[in-house]
Amino acid sequence: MRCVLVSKSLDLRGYLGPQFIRAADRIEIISHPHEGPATDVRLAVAWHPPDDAFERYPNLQAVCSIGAGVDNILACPSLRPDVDVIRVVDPAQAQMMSGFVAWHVIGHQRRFATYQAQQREQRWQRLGLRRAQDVPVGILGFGEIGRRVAADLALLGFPVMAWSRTAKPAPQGVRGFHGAAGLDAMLGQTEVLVNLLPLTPETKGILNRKTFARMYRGGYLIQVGRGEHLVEADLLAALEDGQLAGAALDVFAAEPLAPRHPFWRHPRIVVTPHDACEVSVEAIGATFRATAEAIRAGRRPPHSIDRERGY
Ligand code: NDP
Ligand code: OXD
Repeated sequence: MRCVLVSKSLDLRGYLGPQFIRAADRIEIISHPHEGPATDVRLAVAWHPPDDAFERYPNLQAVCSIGAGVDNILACPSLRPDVDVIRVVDPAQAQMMSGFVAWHVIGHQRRFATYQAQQREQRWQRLGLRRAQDVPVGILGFGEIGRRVAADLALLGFPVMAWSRTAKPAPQGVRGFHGAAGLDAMLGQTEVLVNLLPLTPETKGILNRKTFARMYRGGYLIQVGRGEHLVEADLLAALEDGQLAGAALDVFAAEPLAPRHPFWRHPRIVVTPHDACEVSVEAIGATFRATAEAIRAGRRPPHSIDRERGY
């Protein structure tokens, strides 16, 4: 079997490393674009594939993402509807994301940004303490990563709510919400909003003026989903009028963030370069091998996403 590596933004061969190539049992790994026949390519590993990438591979059966998200693969116009798309599930990634989110939730609760500003002015002023149980957190997305984030924040003492498309059992200390009515109910009790949704036609633009207006005044946004979830002008307006006190943004509609983008210099926005967490190369390798095994056995690969749902 041949597997093609496809990306317009990343040198996948270098990223995955020689160990990945060596561990690819009886699979020849080639990089797109390449010379020679492509009919024996049945598997691809992709990240931001070019639009015409999959046109060359009529017998392609599965495309593995190198991350949790698959939106960049689904957006590729040359991906046939019958090809399986596989995400990575990596508990270590969820744990890393949980630390990133906790950092920002606590940063808001403990007013770190104000203390940093005070330090620059050498000002000694205590601002008063808020208890974790007085800072309710609402999480959009209650999946592989959202569940871990929710459980860990609950252990830290925050009242945690989490929203999903379908009803889900919630771990101790977490209240689950679902559907449109559930979103409205959750937002009405939310001070810190964490976005951990996949990007789909339904979730695009969900972080907008109406969403912010439903939250507690002086709330905080932690945006770690995808850039297209956010209506950027609505965030700037919500910060301007005080509906939101601040925002931590890790993902952007255009990455890297343009040099003159207003987010860079906004005093109440923290920018990180899509670096909240990552899947390990080991987890990508395990996903890849399980996918190849399933193809050989004529089974649907584990962690295939639902093409209809988009995640
Ligand atoms: P999952 O697919 O495991 O979970 C997705 C969750 O979102 C599910 O709970 C699902 O509901 C819910 N959901 C999807 N669509 C809707 C909708 N229309 N309405 C309400 N809820 C919805 O994803 P992960 O937890 O693994 O990852 C989530 C996203 O986080 C990724 O897709 C990616 O965009 C982003 N991410 C960002 C990273 C970064 O570095 N910034 C790193 C990793 C991921 P249900 O349970 O009912 O299906
Ligand atoms: C992602 C990831 O989907 O890093 O952003 O896994």
